[in-house]
This record gives sequence, structure tokens and C-alpha cells, in this order.
Amino acid sequence: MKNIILITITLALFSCTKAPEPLYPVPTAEQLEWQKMETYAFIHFGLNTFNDMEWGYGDTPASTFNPTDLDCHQWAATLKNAGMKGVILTAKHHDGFCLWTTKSTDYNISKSPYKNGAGDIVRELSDACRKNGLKFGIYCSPWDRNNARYAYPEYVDTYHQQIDELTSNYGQLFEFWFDGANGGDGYYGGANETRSIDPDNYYDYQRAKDTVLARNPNAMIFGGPYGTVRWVGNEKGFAGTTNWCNAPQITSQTDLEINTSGDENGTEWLPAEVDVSIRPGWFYHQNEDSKVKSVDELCDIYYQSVGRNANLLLNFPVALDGKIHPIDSANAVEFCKKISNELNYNLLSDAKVKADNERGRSFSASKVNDNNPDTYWATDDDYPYGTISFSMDKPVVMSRVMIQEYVQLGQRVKSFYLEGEKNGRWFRINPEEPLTTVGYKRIVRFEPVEVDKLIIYFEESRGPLCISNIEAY
Ligand code: FUL
Repeated sequence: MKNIILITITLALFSCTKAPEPLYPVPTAEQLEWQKMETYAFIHFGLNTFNDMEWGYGDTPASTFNPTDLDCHQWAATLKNAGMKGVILTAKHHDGFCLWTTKSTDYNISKSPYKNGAGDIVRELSDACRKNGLKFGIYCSPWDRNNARYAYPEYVDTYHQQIDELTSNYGQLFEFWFDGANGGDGYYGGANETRSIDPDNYYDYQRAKDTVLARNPNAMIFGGPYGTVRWVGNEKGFAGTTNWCNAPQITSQTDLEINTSGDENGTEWLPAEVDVSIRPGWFYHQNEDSKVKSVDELCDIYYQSVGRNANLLLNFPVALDGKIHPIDSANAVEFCKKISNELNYNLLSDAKVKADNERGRSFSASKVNDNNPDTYWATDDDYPYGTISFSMDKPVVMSRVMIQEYVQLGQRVKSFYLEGEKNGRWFRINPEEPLTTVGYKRIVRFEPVEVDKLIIYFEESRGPLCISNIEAY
């Protein structure tokens, strides 16, 4: 009897073990939803497309904007087939030309031959996105090389009027992009001069953020000193092999290294976004038709962004006819298929899991392959490391391991390594890159190995481990 009571008390104690305390910073629910999107598309389209430019000066006539066969449904359907979860459109680029019928400036689509001035591409794309189950976001360049009052207080009001229109008339936005470029020279209503501003203070970003969030409470803010996500610091398609979501609040002065890798001691949760174009340029140039990134290059970009705890924002420069070019479309769709095939069958789903330390039954090692993202394996408070092993029924060949932390309680892991066991013989698995942070998701690639058992050694962590998911392919 005594023994039974003792066992019952012990079991009760075990199942009531307290969850680890959060290690700040932690994500908001909206940031976490955004991280789960993983891949979404950028569309660069505008006057630059028709004038073969990257950075229009702001003086090209609106009459040159003339897509003959524009089809936003073709964009949305293509992007959906490429696995994209949303689309961000350049509603206005640095040349100041607006793709919607704005009241803030005459330099807009209503003055172009497109649909005899009755077109509105922000509307057409936002509708097409909704029909195709894609989220929609907007890029509206703060720098405006057309506007005569740029760098004076009056332009700030014009810019806020644009934000106002874009955030009220096109449904819920998942992200608003404030680009960081403020190059200086421009047309500026005929002045043709160089103007400079203080990028962190001139635009009144606090007010801009308030406007966006008041109407789009789930939206992420990219850019400016009040961003809720961070630029990764390059436009080449990679995050650091070490990549913390923790970072200081990013301003125009922030060191690029912090953009790329975050900062373990940062007090803000600012997950990285990797923006890169499928072609060398952001806008369409016919002479880049032979330079579209190959399926393999796109896969590398995926592993170096999503596989390193970042979101991938992949740009598609819409072509002169108003469609995504067939080469870009074919490569993107193939890339999506290739990644889905590579990460298709989880070899660990039936494996027997064991760990050297468990924080009671509610946080047992088996939580990492229970198919439930809301449960996690956690270690004791005085155990900021841990070893977990997976025993298979029969030998399997693997070349990818995916790990996810339960980031609701903060990002923790600082370094880890992998070993395999075959016929009782242990060997180190040699990945293609150093293994440090994990975060929301880390995918490790290595040459195929045959194993009976996989062991992951988490060597260092900011606190007890909280691992929600581990898979292998
Ligand atoms: C940069 C811009 O200057 C490029 O033209 C492009 O829009 C890219 C996404 O951001 O800062």
C-alpha cells in the first residue's frame, strides 16, 4: 500500500513538472505565424521594367508603363505552385511611380496607357492573391526621386498619405516593407539635384508603424528603426550559419554582421528575412533571360535561409508583357518540387527516442517526434545541454536533419553536433557548415550516411533545452 502511494505521488509530481521559464526575448504570436510562412515572393514591377532600369531617376514619363498582357492571376498561380505562401508587391519603387490610383501624386498608373488609365495593380494582385490562398504585402519606397518636396517636411505628409491609402484599401497585409535605400540624386520635380535626409528620423517611422498596425494587426514591419523583422544584411540569399532571432533594435547604423547573425545578447525578437532575386536584377531585363538562378542554386538558397532559421523572400521580376517569365516560373516550380522530395519522408517518425536528461514526463524526449509542434522535450534547469538518440528498426540512409526549438520560450541552443551508429561503430557526421544555433528551424545537410542510430549532442545552450521537433531525411 505504502509503495502504491509513493508511486502515485511520484507520478503526480512528474506530470506536474513546471515548464522552463522563458528566456527573453520571445516572439509575439504574430511573429511566430510569420516565421511559419518560411517562403514568400517579391514582385518588382513598374516603370523600371519598361525602361530597362533598376533605379529609375524619377523622370521617365508615366506613358511608358504599358504592359500588353498583364495577368496577376498568372503571377499568383505560378507563385502558389512554387510553394510561396504570400507575395509582396513594389507598389512604389524609388522612382516614385505608383502602381495604384493614388491621390497623393500624379505620377501614377492612372496616367499610363494601361487599361486607359483605369488599372490598379495593387488591387488586381491583392484580389488574385486572395483567390489563390496567398497572403499579400506591400513595398512602398520611402525614397522618392520624382517628388519635388522630397527631403522637405511636405513630402513626409505625402508619404504618409500613400501608407494610409495602401493600408486601408487592399485588405489585410502580412508585411509592410520600408526599403532602406536613400541614394541622394534624383529628378525631384525638375530640380535634378542630390538630396540627403536622416534615414532614421526624417520619415516619422513611428507614425508609419502605428498606421500599418492599426489596420493590419498581424503585419510585420520591415525596415526603419521600428521593424519587427530584420534585413539579413545581404541580397545574395543567405543567413549566417549562426543566426539568432535575438538582436538589438536595428537602425541604419547597425553593423551588417548583426543583421546576418543576430546577437545572442540582443533584447529584441527580430527574426531575419533573406531577400534575393531569382535573376541578377530586381527588375526585368531581357539580357538576364539566360541568368535565371538554376533549380540547384535555388535549393542552396533555401537551405541557407529557411534551413538557417530565416524566412526566404524570393523576387520575381515580372516581364514586359506583364507575366512572370516562363524560365523563372519553370525553375521556381521545379525548385519547390525538389525541396518537397528531399524533405518528404521523415525517417525518425517511428524511431525509439532516448535522452540523457528529461524534465519529467510532460517534457520527455519522445515529444520531438510526436508530430505535435506544441509539445517539446525539455531538460532540467541545471542541465543547459543534452544528448538525444534515435534507434531505427532497420538501417536507414540519411542526408538531412531538421531541428526545431520551442521558440515560444526563447531561442537557446548555441552549439550541437551529430553522430551516427552503424553495426555498433560510432562516427561523426560531417555537415557542410558549422553547427551552432537552431531557432525556429535548422536543416543540416551532409553526404548520405547509413545508420542504425542517430545521436544529437547539444553541447551548449542559454538555458535548459526546449526542442519541439527533430526529423531526418
Ligand atoms: C533595395 C532596393 O534599392 C532595390 O532596388 C530592391 O528594391 C531591393 C529589394 O531593396 O534596397
